Amino acid sequence: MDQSWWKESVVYQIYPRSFKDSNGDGVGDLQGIVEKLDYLKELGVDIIWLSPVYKSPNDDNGYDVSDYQDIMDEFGTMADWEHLIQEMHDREMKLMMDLVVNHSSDEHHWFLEAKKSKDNPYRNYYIWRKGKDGKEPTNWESFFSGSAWEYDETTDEYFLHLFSKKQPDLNWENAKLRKEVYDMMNWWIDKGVDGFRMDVINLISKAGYQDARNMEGKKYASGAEYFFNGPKIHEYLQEMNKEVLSRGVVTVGETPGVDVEQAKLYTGSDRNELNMVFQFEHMDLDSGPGGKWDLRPLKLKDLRDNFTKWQKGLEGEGWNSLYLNNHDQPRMVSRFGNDGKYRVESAKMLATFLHTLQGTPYIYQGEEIGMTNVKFASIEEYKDIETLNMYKEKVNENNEDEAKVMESIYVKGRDNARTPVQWNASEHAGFTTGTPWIAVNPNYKEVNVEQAVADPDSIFHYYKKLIKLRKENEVIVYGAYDVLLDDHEQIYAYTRTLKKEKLLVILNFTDHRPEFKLPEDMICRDVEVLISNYEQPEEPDVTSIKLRPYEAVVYKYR
Ligand code: TEU
Ligand code: CA
Repeated sequence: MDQSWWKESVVYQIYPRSFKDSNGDGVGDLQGIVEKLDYLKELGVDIIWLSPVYKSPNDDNGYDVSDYQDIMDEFGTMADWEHLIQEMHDREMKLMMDLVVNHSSDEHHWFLEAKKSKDNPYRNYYIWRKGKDGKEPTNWESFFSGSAWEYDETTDEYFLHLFSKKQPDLNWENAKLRKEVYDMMNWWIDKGVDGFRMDVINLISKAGYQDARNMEGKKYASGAEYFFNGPKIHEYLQEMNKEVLSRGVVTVGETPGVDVEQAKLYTGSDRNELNMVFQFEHMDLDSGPGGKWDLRPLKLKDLRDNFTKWQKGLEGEGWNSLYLNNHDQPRMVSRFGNDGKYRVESAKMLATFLHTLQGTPYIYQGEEIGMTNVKFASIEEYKDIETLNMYKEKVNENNEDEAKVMESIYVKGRDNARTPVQWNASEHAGFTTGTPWIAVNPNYKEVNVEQAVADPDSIFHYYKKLIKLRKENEVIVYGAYDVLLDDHEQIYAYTRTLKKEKLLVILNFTDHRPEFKLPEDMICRDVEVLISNYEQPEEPDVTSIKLRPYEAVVYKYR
């Protein structure tokens, strides 16, 4: 297994809009991040993934870029950004920027030019097609509801937007566009950037523009078969690697719809493409056939089978990213743990899970203090375009039951992850002295950084210990994973092995008290507890353990 610094790193994701506001306008900003770098240094993280900070009209909170080489007004200036990266580097932290190049904003000057006329030099930076029988060119549905095509009167053609209509897809068939992207990436690396998280990077190669199969007979259907992992995706990424990435930056591709075999093609060390990818299979285990808003209870067996598939699948060729939440997903303690009576125990159990698997762990802002989902009283308090478009389509247009739709927003809405980070128990949780752009979670008086840093038994200090253990035990980074009890409905257990170093990880994913029984053929000598979310006996007996609610324990043994 080739050793690499990014395999031994822990990444912390900042969604700047909700992280820390320094000037009282209610929106997080770059100076606010500078104020909190010592906090992140104490946590022990190595790389900071910064969600987009480029100029943007914020139709999709920065994932709609109108100038790739300038800073969003609300977040500050380029001088603020240069100050931020300097402060990060002074603390030996690396900066991973969010690269959003499947699409731009419709306010980018490329698009403002392109839509002027069919023969404009920038026309083919985007994807234009004539309508068909007075309708959109294909029946594809946008990820944000409705058609993936928007009609442009001036030139009597439609342009493609897989996301919002203010996020026109870029045309990667166009070598000039690709060169503009590579030049921009090199410009950021020249300014000191250490890596890129690549937004929906496996959508950039489209396989054609025909109608998608429409099983449910809805007005629009998913065109994924035409744009997930398209025919030229590896050609483009190998070109990007040659032109830019080979300079030695760390990369993670966001690749919805990728499976293990495809992930090997993106991350194999001999592929000269990316270091790792975010796969989404475990993010759909609690979705029904109708997609993310179609709620389905999660089964531990499905979670274990999926993680085992990915741990074994990428062993020796490729590398896993390890996450259970981010700015697009609900809070992990609410989704996979227990955000009520056992919030602290279950948050620590889930952290133990993510930080003892093989791969690079990603911590999403607020996860390290066990921030939870939120339930706003009315749809008016929600801000996310994905949620608002879905509500409009389901409730306003299709008269679906509002209470059912709100329930799906409470469970799966992206705003769950976007309420301001809770710094202390003062007004607006110390996030802003103004009015926050989105309401703070009402539980901020109990759940906040100040309380967590002061409490040695907090989730924060537990994360600190886990990150430190990863630095001290190569087996955590490079050890082989082997699952145990692979049909238990409450306990998830596995071992990690690297030469003589062995770990036994036991996780109770429930508030029940199941008994862990060591497999008959397993002998564990010189057992010592590495970390746990409960007090453990001096002389642990791992042959049979009555577990406590959400108990997590990691043993070192020979
Ligand atoms: O997300 C792409 C993506 O897959 C998400 O739309 C995800 O499937 C969905 O949000 C789950 O509910 C990336 C960014 O992370 C997201 O914030 C952007 O909205 C999107 O691309 C468009 O840039
Ligand atoms: Ca601000």
